[in-house]
Amino acid sequence: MTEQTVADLPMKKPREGEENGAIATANGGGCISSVIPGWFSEISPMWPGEAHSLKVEKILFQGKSDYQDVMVFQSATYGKVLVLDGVIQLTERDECAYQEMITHLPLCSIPNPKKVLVIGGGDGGVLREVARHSSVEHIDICEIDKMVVDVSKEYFPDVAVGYEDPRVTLHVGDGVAFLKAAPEGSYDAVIVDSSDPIGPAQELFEKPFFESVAKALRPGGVVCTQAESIWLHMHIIEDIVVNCRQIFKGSVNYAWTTVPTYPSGVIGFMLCSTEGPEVDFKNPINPIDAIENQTKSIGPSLKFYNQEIHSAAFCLPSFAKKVIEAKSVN
Ligand code: JA2
Repeated sequence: MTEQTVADLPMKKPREGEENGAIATANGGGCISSVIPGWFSEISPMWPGEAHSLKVEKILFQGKSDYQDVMVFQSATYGKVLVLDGVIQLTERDECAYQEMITHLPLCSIPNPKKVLVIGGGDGGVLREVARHSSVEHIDICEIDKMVVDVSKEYFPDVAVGYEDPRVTLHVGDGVAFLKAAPEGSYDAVIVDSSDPIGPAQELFEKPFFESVAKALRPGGVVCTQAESIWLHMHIIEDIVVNCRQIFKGSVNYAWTTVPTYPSGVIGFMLCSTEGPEVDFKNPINPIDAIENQTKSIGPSLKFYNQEIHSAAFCLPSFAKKVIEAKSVN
């Protein structure tokens, strides 16, 4: 618990210079987060001039880890919310869309995934989704911030349930270093569930990181990375596409989905495969069987993902298509 946090702010009277009772605090990520009494507003230079707000019922946790500010609050309409450095990472109501898509887009695109690596994703939701695949034998997760893991286990048990699967090994540490040390060609799939590039996840958007991912994958192995919003971050997406085109000699694709509590209400994924057996991401060949999914997996069944939405996720608006496909031809 730290001084700088906002736990008591909704109850405070506005101080001099605080317009309309809005209170702003600078945080560790260099961003500004403000709480209008009773509301959380997500303000960041990554989405200048706009801020999505959620009504706060109660702040449940605030802490400062070695890497970032960590906060959990009960919202009026989206359940509990996890916030890192003032940025919403997940809400109980819409986390299924993000976790299911970032996991099943890659894993349903290859036959019999056995060894999977998750970078980031300390909340455990991606683990919960990977665990639905009965072909999977081993799941490594490398999360830099132990506080994210602990807070998720305490406040988001339906997400952190992923840690209960016996196939999971948690490594608390730097994902970049973990991948560099990983044996070559050892994973069928790598899922990069990172926060935004301002903060501890910055390196996960850079070229050397993608090079280590490619090395750690088997021929025809796949990677799926959190790749921001087509409405806000076309320049970031463009850079990722350029790097991935050079590094991944199989296929390089962008997919996206709706997540109402992420900035602009959508988020995208970069999906690439290494040279080897061909991967056609748009036409999934490894469907999650509905009955197997109900009986064998932990927790309730899929809420968002299905085969139709898998293929649809790769359809892009013309403005994005122009940029992403132009980059595809080198
Ligand atoms: N949320 C996370 C995470 C890794 C660890 C804990 C929570 C996300 N990755 C996705 C964040 C998307 C951010 C959109 N502004």
